Amino acid sequence: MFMKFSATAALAASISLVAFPVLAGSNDYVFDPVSPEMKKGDDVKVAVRLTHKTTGKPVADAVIFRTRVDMAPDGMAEMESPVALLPSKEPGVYAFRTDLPMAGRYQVTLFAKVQGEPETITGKFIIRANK
Ligand SMILES: [Cu+2]
Repeated sequence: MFMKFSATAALAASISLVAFPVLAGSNDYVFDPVSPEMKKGDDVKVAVRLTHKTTGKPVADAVIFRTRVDMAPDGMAEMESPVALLPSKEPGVYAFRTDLPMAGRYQVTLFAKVQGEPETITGKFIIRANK
């Protein structure tokens, strides 16, 4: 009798774990670079599109509050570039200016707040700078 009870309790516990998708927020959104390749240089403009995966719609009301651009994909994580956000000209497209001083791959990490979404949305993608 006791054994049967504890098995049921364990089952109930595992069901309740599944019922709380803690990381749902970030998984519902995707950041994509508008152009994944560009010419290397200073003051390069990078544009990213934020899409709500479930609806496929652009997310126009996001606030990007933290950014990081570095060369981690090419083993230079310490090579971090400054980032200056630019005004958004198209709904769901966010732009910033940064330096891509050498040819290679750069990782862009973005942290955003989206209206109605309590969790911070994080996105990572890679862009390539060419000579
Ligand atoms: Cu580098």
